[in-house]
Amino acid sequence: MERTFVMFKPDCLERGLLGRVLCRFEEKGLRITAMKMLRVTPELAKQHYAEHVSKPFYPGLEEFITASPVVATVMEGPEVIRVVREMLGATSGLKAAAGTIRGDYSASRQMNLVHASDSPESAAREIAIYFKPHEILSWDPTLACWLQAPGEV
Ligand code: FUP
Repeated sequence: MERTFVMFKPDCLERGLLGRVLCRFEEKGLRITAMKMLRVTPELAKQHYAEHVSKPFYPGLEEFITASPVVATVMEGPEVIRVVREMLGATSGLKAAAGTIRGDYSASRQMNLVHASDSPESAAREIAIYFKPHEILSWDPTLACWLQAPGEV
């Protein structure tokens, strides 16, 4: 089982798409193990997007990500980091393939609805920014035996 950090961005909440987008992860059979609603502060934004802080697009990105609440989650599943990134599609909604979340609901590079970790290292870093260990609840859904065969995970 792998963990990833998935955050529903302000445009997702403002557009009333939270339930619809979250539903796609549930339907895929991913396990939600932590969830909280919060407002990203400028300080938190700089921590989250540390690799982008010096880039020209960062001021606009910070303004966007702090503009309305977000919902931060941890999801678990086999190969979940890759699986979620593929479900999101390319960074820009204009380039993301139809059938992906961004391809279906976004027409923007900045307002692309959902963030997800891109590697095990970034997953560990991002989960630690948003959650304390006791806020992550590993659990075994009753239906787990119908989502993967024994020995697959
Ligand atoms: P992703 O890994 O898909 O979230 O994309 P990146 O790490 O490349 O970018 C982080 C965020 O910066 C993305 F959500 C989109 C935003 N961004 C811009 O707003 N403008 C740019 O030119 C590049 C990225």
